Amino acid sequence: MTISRRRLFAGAAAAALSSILGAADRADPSRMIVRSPRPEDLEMPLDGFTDWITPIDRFFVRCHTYTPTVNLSGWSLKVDGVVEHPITLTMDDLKKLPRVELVGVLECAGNGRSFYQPRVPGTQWAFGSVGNARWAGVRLRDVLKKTGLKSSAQQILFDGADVPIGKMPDFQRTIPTAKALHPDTLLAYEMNGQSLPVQHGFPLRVIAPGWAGASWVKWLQHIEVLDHEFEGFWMKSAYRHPTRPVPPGTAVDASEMVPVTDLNVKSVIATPAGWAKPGPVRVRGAAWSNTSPVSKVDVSTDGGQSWKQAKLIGRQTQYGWRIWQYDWKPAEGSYTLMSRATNMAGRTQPLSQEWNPPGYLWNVAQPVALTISAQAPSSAVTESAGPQASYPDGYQAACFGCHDEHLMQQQRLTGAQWDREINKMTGWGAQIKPQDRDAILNYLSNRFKQ
Ligand code: HEC
Ligand SMILES: Nc1nc2c(c(=O)[nH]1)N[C@H]1C(S)=C(S)[C@@H](COP(=O)(O)O)O[C@H]1N2
Ligand SMILES: [Mo]
Repeated sequence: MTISRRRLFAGAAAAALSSILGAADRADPSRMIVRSPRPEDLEMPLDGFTDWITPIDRFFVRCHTYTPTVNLSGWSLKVDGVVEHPITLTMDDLKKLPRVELVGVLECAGNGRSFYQPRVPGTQWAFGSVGNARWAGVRLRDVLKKTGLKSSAQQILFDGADVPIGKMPDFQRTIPTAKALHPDTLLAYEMNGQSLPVQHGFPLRVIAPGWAGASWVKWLQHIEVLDHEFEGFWMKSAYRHPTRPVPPGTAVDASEMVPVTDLNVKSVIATPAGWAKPGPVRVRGAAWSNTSPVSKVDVSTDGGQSWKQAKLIGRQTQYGWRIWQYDWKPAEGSYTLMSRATNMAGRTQPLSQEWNPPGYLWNVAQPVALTISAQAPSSAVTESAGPQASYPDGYQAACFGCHDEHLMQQQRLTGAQWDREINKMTGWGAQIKPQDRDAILNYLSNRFKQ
C-alpha cells in the first residue's frame, strides 16, 4: 500500500507536534525510579506530585511479567461465561458504544511498601507508584449488557494478553458484578487524550475508579462472567490483606485475608524536598482517596503538634487527585513536615500505620524532614548494600534468567523471608542445583538484610 504525500506530511506534522507538546507514549526511564527494568516496574519521583494530570512520560508502570505488544489488526475482546450470548468485539465495535471520559487516580496496592517495618518482600515502592490520568473508553456495563448477563453472574474475570514467565500463574483478576456494572467502571482505549500507551495496556484496559491498580487489568482481551468466586493465584493468594490488626511481622494465611479493593485516603508532599531557603516557602503536593473525594488537607510543620488547613487548588473531580498548597514563612532550622488528607466520608489518614504481611495500602500521615538554611546541606548518604560482592556459584544461572538483580537488591529481608522467596521463585521455574542453594541463600540473607 502506498501512502500519499499528504498523509505522510500529516503523520510527520502530528509527530512533530506531539514532540513539541511533549506527548510521549512511554515512560522516560531517565526521569523515573527504575525498580525493575524487566519486568518493568517504574516509579514516578516526588516532583511528579505537583502535576494535576500525570504526563505519560512520568506515569508509573507496574508489570508482573514482560510487556506484550498487541497488534490491533489481530486483536479482539471476547466476552463469555454465564451470559445469554457470548460476543467478540473489535475496536471499531467498541468505538460505536458511547464514549465516556473520567479523570482518575491509579495507585498500586503496594505503593509505600518500602516504608513498612519490619520490611516485607515485593517491589520496594516509595511514594510514586501512583498517577492521575484522564481515561476515555466505554462503560463495562454497556459491553456486558450486549451479552445479557445471567442472574447467577457473580464475578467478572479479566485476562490480558501478557503471558506468564516460567511457571508463574497467569495474571487474571476478578471484580464483583456490582463494581463491574457501576457506570464509572470503564474499559479505556485512551489515556490523556492519546491512544492507550503499550505500557499502560494497549489497546484496552480496565478502569476501576477508587480501587487499587491490581483490578485495572491491562492488554484486556477476554472477559469471562463467573457464577462463583475465582480460584486463581492473583485473587486467592496475592492482593489480599487482613481485616483486623495483626502484630507486625506475623504470617497470616491468605484464607484469613480479603481481596484489596478500595484505596485509602492519602496525601504526599512533593516540595520542598529536604531543603529550602529561609523566607516564603510554598509546600505543595497531591491528595487522593477512593470513591469518596478529598474534602481537606491539613499540614503540620512541627511533627504533628499543630495543624493548619492547606488550600486545595485546581479542579475537583470524583476520582482524580487534588493538588494542594500551604504557604509558610519559616526561619532557619530543622522542621518535620506532615500532610493529612480527609475525604468526604470523613475518613482521615492515620498517624501511625497498621502493618500487614504483603505491605499494601500504606497511607500514614508521613513525617518528612526539612532543613531551612541559606546554604543547601551536603547531600545525605543513601542506603546502599555496599560494594559489589562476588556472586555465589550457580546464582546467576538460577536467578538472572527472568530478571536481573534489581529485584533482589531493593529487598531488605531476613533469612527466613529469603528462604521463602527462593521457594516462590523455584515454584515459578527457577532451577537451583541442590548443592548451590545454601550459598545463594547465605549471599542474599547477608547482603540484602533487614
Ligand atoms: C522463571 C523466571 C524467574 C526466575 C528464574 C527467577 N525469578 Fe524472581 N521473579 C520472577 C518474576 C516474574 C518476578 C516479578 C513478579 C511480580 O512482579 O509479581 C520476580 C520477582 C522477584 C523478586 C521480587 C519480590 C517478589 O516476590 O515479587 C525477588 C526478590 C526475586 N524475584 C528473586 C529471585 C531469586 C533470588 C531468584 C533465583 C533463585 C529468582 N528470582 C529467579 C521470575 C523469576
Ligand atoms: N495484564 C496485566 N494487567 C495489569 C498488571 C499486569 O501485570 N498485567 N499489573 C496491575 C497492577 S498490579 C497495577 S498497579 C496496574 C499498573 O498500571 P500501569 O502500569 O498502567 O501504571 O496495572 C495492573 N494491570
Ligand atoms: Mo499493583
